[in-house]
Amino acid sequence: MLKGLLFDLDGVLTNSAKFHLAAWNNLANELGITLTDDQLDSLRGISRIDSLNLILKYGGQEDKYSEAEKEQFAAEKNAKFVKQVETMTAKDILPGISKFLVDAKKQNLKMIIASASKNAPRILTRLGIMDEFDGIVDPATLHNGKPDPEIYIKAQQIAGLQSNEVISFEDAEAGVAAIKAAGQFAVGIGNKELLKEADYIISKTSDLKLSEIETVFQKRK
Ligand code: B16
Ligand code: MG
Repeated sequence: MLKGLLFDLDGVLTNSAKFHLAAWNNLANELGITLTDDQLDSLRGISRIDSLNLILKYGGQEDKYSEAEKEQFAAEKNAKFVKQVETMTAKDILPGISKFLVDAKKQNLKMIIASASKNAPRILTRLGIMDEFDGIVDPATLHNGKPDPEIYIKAQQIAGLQSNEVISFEDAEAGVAAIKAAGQFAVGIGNKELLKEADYIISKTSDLKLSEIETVFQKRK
């Protein structure tokens, strides 16, 4: 029986990716690294320090900086990102999400945030939907980033539920892999080819219909 919903944030509830990617692109340029669109895209859903390490790898600079210097770069990127977050409002909630959350509340489903972003509480507050959720996984407590299942297992534990009682939502390939590795039902939102491991795929948030997803969830093996 369905008892809870676990949500990724960036790319599912709001499009903060554009701010992440702009800030990373900016930092990469400062380091003399030019990123292709595909390389930039591969940063979606990846944690802050893992993203920086990937960028340095793309630029052939993986051994160039000390851990302290890398921390400094990550902090600079985050400062730029946070500045953009401060401009966000309820208008930045992706289409269809507000109604979807209302439908879920009517069914008394537990709702938990499973985002890799340490800025998730700040973003949810700006969007005005912080109180809709029953809990947020603190990414600082995690040992492994997506595609490791740790974050979705933690989210399920916070909800006090079993893996067959939740539906989880993701926009990133690594995120869908994390959900499946946690043994949960995955809804992928975005590119059908990239998200093909998901149990239910839609191209955009405005196509989200809780009753339809539930029908497929009930029929799962
Ligand atoms: P921060 P999600 C992820 O959020 C973003 O997609 C990813 O681009 C970002 O690097 C990561 O959060 C960490 O964010 O630097 O704010 O801690 O998709 O897991 O909601
Ligand atoms: Mg995401």
